[in-house]
Amino acid sequence: MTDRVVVAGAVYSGGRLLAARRSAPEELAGRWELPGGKLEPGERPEQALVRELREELGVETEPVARIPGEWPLGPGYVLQVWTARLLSGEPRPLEDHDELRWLGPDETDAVDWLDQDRPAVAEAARLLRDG
Ligand code: 523
Repeated sequence: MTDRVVVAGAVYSGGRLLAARRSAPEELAGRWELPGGKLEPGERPEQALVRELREELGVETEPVARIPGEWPLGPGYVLQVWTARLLSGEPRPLEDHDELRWLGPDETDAVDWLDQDRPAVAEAARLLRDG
């Protein structure tokens, strides 16, 4: 069986990266992630990302580029990450998160990221730094 995809967005605006603190489940609550979620049947990853960011944060975004790599999650799931430009709206923690922060490229170590998000965060910070 191929693994199912969880897609996450390295959402950026004004040279900063968006970090979201999970409020659930208990074992992940308080850790920070690149927001996103599971693909629904028939969805392409970019569509799922746009939908998840709309539902969770109330914003419109445009996926820009896949961050190379794929990171194992629990059994049967892998994490894929896209950079995503913020098109409209100010992100609000509508679902699944209890705090949001915008981080400059040299501030990304300021929050306790989920382990599996760290490689993509490092690459997103590098892309922001290099413009
Ligand atoms: N991750 C993860 N990093 C990351 C995301 C968006 C998700 O490690 N950046 C993990 C956390 C969960 C699983 O992927 O174990 C599913 O993410 P979740 O709960 O955000 O996906 P949803 O919102 O689609 O989940 P359901 O509410 O269960 O549909």
